[in-house]
Amino acid sequence: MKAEKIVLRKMRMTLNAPFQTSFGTQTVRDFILVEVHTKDLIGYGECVVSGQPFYSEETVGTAWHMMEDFLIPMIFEKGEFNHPDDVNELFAPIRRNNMAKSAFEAAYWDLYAKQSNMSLAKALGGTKDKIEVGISLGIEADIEDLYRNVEQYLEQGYRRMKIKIAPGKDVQVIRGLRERFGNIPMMADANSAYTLDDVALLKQLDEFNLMMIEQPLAHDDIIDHASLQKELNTPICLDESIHSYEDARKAIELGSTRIINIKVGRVGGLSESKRIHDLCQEKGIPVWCGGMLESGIGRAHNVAITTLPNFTLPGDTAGSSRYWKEDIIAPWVEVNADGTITVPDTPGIGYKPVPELIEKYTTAIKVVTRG
Ligand code: OSB
Ligand code: MG
Repeated sequence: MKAEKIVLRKMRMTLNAPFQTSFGTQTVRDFILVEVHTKDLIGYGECVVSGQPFYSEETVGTAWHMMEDFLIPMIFEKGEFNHPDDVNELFAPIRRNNMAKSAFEAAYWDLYAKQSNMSLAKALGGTKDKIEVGISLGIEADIEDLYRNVEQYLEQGYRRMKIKIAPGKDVQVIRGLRERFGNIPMMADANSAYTLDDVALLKQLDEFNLMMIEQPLAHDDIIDHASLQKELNTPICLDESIHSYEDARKAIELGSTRIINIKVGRVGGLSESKRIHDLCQEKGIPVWCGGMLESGIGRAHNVAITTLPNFTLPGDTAGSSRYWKEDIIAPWVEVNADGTITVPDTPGIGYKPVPELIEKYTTAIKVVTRG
């Protein structure tokens, strides 16, 4: 795989509805799309940064800088790649900036699968032809809006509801949902909104039989989470705190997490996701695929990685229509009535990027050619 041309696009797509978490409200999705062109193929990758450094320190601006000034020159200097793992190895001396790196690795995985005439899922070693999905529901000012959302998505077949919580919108919200909807598969995601001072409050959540509570404490913590897990029956699932295989290993060893949310961009790519998956499988820790409100392209990579066997819990990879009036792939990612997504078996990511729509949502473009 030898890149002749790399295209970077700043993208802006408007969400169907605002998405509120404990760290803010998103109405538009700013991200970067990467195309790696070889002589006869194009590989696609999505860089899941956002406009602001609230979920992660990376933004569209920082990732663009990393790509332009470091990652692309390194790719052209190296020239030929035999396997996407070579991309990881090449970028290893650069610290963090995982979302920026991951976008190129994703594009090379797409190329690798296409040139091998295999689906990305198969190329990654996936074993499922359908994946189970849940949905992540943002905080609503009016609780009736949350009830309506839960009702609607249960009806569409989603296999579990993830409810965003924050101080003042936690125990009573979850209680209300249990009273209204009974013992549906449900979990909560705090996005780091609490501290160990809130142990008593978080313990109150134990009575609601949640599948897990995601990232209750600080984004960079794995110590306090271990203390908290000792106090809770509800399993803790880390999201923000896990950036690598090493983070996962240490968090598991400390007892900070009983489940891991794998986000491809956050951990620096599909290869690292696989390594974390394998470690968790060996340690008896179930994993699921998190989401970053991706366009169809990042979503396609998420569908593919979820076919690995230890992705045993429903992920956040909802269908295209949950996010977009117009997705940039064809066909869209569709959720079947039983809350599954049928994994495409055509070569590469298995969904066709639609050039006119990609163009429509592009706000800036940079084309770099070899030599
Ligand atoms: O914490 O999982 C999170 C979206 C943006 C940033 C962080 C998170 C999320 C979600 C949405 O929960 C998942 C999705 O539907 O893509
Ligand atoms: Mg989360």
